[in-house]
Amino acid sequence: PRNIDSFNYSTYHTLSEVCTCTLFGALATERIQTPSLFSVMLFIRLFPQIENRILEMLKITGGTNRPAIWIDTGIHSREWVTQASGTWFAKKIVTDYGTDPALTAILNNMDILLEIVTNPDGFYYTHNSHRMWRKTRKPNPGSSCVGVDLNRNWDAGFGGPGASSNSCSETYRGPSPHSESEVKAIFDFVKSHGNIKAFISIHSYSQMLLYPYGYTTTPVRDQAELHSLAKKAVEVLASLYGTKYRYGSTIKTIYQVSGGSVDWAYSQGIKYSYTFELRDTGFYGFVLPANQIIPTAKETWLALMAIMDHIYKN
Ligand code: ING
Ligand code: ZN
Repeated sequence: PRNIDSFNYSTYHTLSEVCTCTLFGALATERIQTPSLFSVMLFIRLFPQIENRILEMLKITGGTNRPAIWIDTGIHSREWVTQASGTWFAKKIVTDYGTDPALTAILNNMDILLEIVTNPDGFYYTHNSHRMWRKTRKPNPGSSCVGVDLNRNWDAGFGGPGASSNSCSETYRGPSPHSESEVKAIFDFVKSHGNIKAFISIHSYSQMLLYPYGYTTTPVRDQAELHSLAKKAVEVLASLYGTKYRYGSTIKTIYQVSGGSVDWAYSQGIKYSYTFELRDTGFYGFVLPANQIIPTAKETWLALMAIMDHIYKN
């Protein structure tokens, strides 16, 4: 199995290389054998995909029955800096626990759940056929067009403006809410977990930090708190390299989106529901040069830490 220290975080990797089973497998075994160390990594195999690729979630836990922070990357397969950053976050968490007091305090109170390759079939396709593929790869019955936009398939304004009913569209919402196995797996997991405090979905590109709603201009009940926490998070993000983020509700800051995951998460009572749009603002777009992976991951981590720190103290 690959070692997390020898893994090259400053280049883009294929699905089998990112696979947390190979990347963190040895570490998981090690940790389980020495339970005095904090972390047990579990690979929850959700259920098989159409092309039989599994969904994996990395659970970083300091105990049982903890509240948890959900982080997903790569729900849109072409947004490669997100999966790459997710891998870097996992390594950062493992190396900083016990040395960084802020992260140690967070993990002593909460678990971190990380789904790095949230759209594995799409990710495989971006490496092997079509770099700019966004959706899943499941054939749509009665159509020659393939795939569903996994960030339009959630039960939050589903069917309204901000998504498409056309299976050939890049923002095709699918036949019904949670119709896609990648979405249903997260839906079931979040529902059964019952104690998720934050739901953070990471995309690229645009340099934005967004909170609900995407499907309506009606402000969320927690708008003031979500807004001021977003401000704090983008300030700390900018402190590293000066990267400027805009922030606000999805519909007012980027565009109208129906069926988005964070709107659904918020409707489930998960107050701290945020979407990140990582670098850049369009010069390279989805094809961000690999030498920006680590800087992007590092600055984003500061923002994530600010959010997690706020949550465990509130
Ligand atoms: N952007 C998101 C998209 O799904 C978004 C924008 C933000 C959607 C917040 C929902 C909630 O279109 C990208 N780059 O995919
Ligand atoms: Zn996206």
